[in-house]
Amino acid sequence: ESNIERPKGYTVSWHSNPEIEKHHFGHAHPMKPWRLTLAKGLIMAYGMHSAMDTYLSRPATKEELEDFHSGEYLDYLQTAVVAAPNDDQIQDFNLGGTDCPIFEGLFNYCSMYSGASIDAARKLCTGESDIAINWSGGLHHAKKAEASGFCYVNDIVLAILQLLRKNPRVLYIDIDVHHGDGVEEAFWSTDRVLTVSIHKYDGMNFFPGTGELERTGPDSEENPGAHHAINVPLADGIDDEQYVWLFKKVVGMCVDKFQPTAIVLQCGADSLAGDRLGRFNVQVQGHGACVAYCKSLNIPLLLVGGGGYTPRNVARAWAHETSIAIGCDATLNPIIPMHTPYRDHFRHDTIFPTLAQILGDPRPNRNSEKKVRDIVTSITEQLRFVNA
Ligand code: V1S
Ligand code: CA
Ligand code: ZN
Repeated sequence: ESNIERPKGYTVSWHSNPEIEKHHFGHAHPMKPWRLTLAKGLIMAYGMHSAMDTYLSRPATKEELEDFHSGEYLDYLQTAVVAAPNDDQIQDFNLGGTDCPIFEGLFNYCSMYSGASIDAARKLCTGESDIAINWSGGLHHAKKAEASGFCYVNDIVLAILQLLRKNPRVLYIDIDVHHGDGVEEAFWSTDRVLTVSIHKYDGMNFFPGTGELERTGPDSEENPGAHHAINVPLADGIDDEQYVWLFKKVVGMCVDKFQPTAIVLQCGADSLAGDRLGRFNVQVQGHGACVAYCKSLNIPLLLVGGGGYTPRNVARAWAHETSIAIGCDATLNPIIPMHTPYRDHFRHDTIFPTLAQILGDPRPNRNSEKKVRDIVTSITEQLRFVNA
């Protein structure tokens, strides 16, 4: 109903384009760009848009995409058609399979979500924004010349490259349930980006199969990237208490040692309880507490989306996290406003659907207190080699 006031003393920008939401990966595919429509509906029903600078994002240019990706790969992405022949390139680039299908408007989709992340990063560089948000981005698996895990273009890498133009050190944090392998690999050999991913790890039994605690960077001490990759591998069912404790502990130590001048937080919502692909038991409150902690550091912050396969839970989390960014705190009406478009999607077992109550049966927590403490000990040791 009522619009929310702009935060005092800082600026939040929201970068989006409804064109992105209209793309379809295919009926059986878990990635639904339409979840962004649901999130936007919630954000606007709460009146949060009036508290932010809102930008209609534009497609990234081929030149901008070439900052990370190879020209041959981008050419192929651009010309790939739905009924592509079984040529060699489609194999090389990992396109056209079940995970990364070729669908109508694929290149437009990729350039649009990337344009939004690049614009958001530039607003942080100029100081026009203190927190910049692109919920359509966060596609952390894409490689220089290879699609992977529903990701074709790595908008996060492109955004960090923009930030590195003005920032000596960027901290990347990834709370998606999957390992942020594409971002880690892109900055493997530099000490200007510290990457931190928290994820489920079970060897090859969970995608993408990497992200063990011992994976800390290049083996050679001569390589500046040594020790600059941090991995937090977890088992099924971690709850808010453990997750938030671990997040604050690890991120707090990273900020102390590395002194980042910008932070990118990938807010993949598949770490929430009840996710179709995820395995954790994190609630909207716990997921949001990670965003609140990053905000409290008062360092320019880029928030991007990522995974998230139970659409109404994704919408809840990202609407809640938008409210944290603009500082309209918990007084935000917990009952989803009557006039929310698609409000019926949020109606399950209550007559008053709320923002925080997500769907999904609790999963038993397979993470012992000792395991979590041992992870912190190991990362404390690793960070002795990291400095500003
Ligand atoms: N887990 C999982 C999963 N499910 C699917 C899938 C299911 C149905 C479809 F119609 C299409 C795909 N693929 C996977 C994973 C990829 C997960 C990607 C997560 C992305 C992110 O959230 O981190 C960021 C946006 N793929 C695999 O496990 C690979 C396979 C090994 C098994 C599944 N088949 C379909 C492909 C090969
Ligand atoms: Ca992760
Ligand atoms: Zn994921």
